[in-house]
Amino acid sequence: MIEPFKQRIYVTRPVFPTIEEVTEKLRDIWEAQWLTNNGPQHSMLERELTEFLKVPYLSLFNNGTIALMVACQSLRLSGEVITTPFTFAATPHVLSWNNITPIFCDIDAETMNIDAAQIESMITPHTTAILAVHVFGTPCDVATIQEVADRYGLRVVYDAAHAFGVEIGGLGIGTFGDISMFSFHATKLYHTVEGGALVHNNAHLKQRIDLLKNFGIKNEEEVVMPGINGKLNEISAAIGRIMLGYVESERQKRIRLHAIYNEELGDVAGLKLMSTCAEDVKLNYQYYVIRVDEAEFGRSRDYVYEELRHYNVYARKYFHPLCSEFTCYRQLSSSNPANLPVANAVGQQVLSLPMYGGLTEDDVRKICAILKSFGRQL
Ligand code: T4K
Repeated sequence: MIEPFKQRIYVTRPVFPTIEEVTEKLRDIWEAQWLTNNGPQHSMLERELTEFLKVPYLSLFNNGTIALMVACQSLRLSGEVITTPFTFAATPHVLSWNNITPIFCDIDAETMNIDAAQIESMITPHTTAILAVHVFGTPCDVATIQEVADRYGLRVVYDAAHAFGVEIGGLGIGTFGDISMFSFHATKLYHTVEGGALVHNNAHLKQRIDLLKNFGIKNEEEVVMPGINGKLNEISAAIGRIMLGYVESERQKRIRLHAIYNEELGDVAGLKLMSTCAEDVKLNYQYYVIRVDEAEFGRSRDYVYEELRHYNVYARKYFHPLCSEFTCYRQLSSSNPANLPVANAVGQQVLSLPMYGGLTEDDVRKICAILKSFGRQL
């Protein structure tokens, strides 16, 4: 009999800087008497992140969702946008907030990202863009997506909320497509408490995005477009500057924990682990996701999810339900389960296990032992 954990083990915990580091930065803010609206911390963080993410241009935001809404506005997207149902609610919602209809395309069974080979069949005369998500930090098939987009004159926007620091062949993941969005929410590998960014490849777009996130205000006399308030404040920006120093150590801890999960769960019949990527892909190891095949494992994903809670392990069903199952989207013809067989199957099986640097190796081994005890083989 395995003892439950004494305290709850959540799917993730934010990385906290030391109080001393934060206090020191707060002193700078107090001295400058500047709290928001493009202050010095904001400017410095924009520069530092541009370099860190290896991208040409970057604009900070107060969260990833507003950033993605502005991305759609900045490219003047309209009509229909092809996206994935296997993502966080924010992805299709930003389309709805822009009066755009999300068109759900099925996903690839290995990567769980949009199935690039099926995008073409979803294109209509109303399609203006592809909004793909690098789910759990695994890069999409960026080459095929770009090739289809170029052929049909479509824009490509990436929701890179999970993909901070991911690279393909030494190129920052944000260099692909027209615009990528990163989320700096507290639960991410890198955070600014709440925050986000858009990255893009040209100066003109940066100018337009920066206007859009500041009410469209060009100067005290001119408001040139209907913008919104997407600004990141100085305290978040300062914390973001500190957190850059934590990314690699946190990533290294997670690499170790990933390896232990793989070692413990690799041979368990009925558990499918995350797919491996091409050798030139640098991953961030933000999430650890399994799929539970009920027929083979002997228990359903929902059983595993519930039972783990009795041991104080709070795994999460990211991303179930699918966005195509939400009441606000299920009437769409692209939401028909017949159109999304892989996504519907994955949505029933997927489970995000606890993954954060504060877990010990023993914690992970114990989570795996509990999980394995539910299966057929023991
Ligand atoms: N696109 C994608 C693909 C996304 O995944 C997201 C966000 C977005 C767009 C939008 O970006 P933002 O606008 O958020 O920047 C969490 C995050 O809140 C959300 O940012 C994230 N995706 C999503 C995948 O996960 P919830 O509703 O699951 O969060 P919550 O509050 O249940 O937190 C998860 C666990 O983390 C808790 O069980 C305990 C732990 N936790 C959480 C917080 C906030 C802590 O220990 N301390 C904390 O302060 O959405």
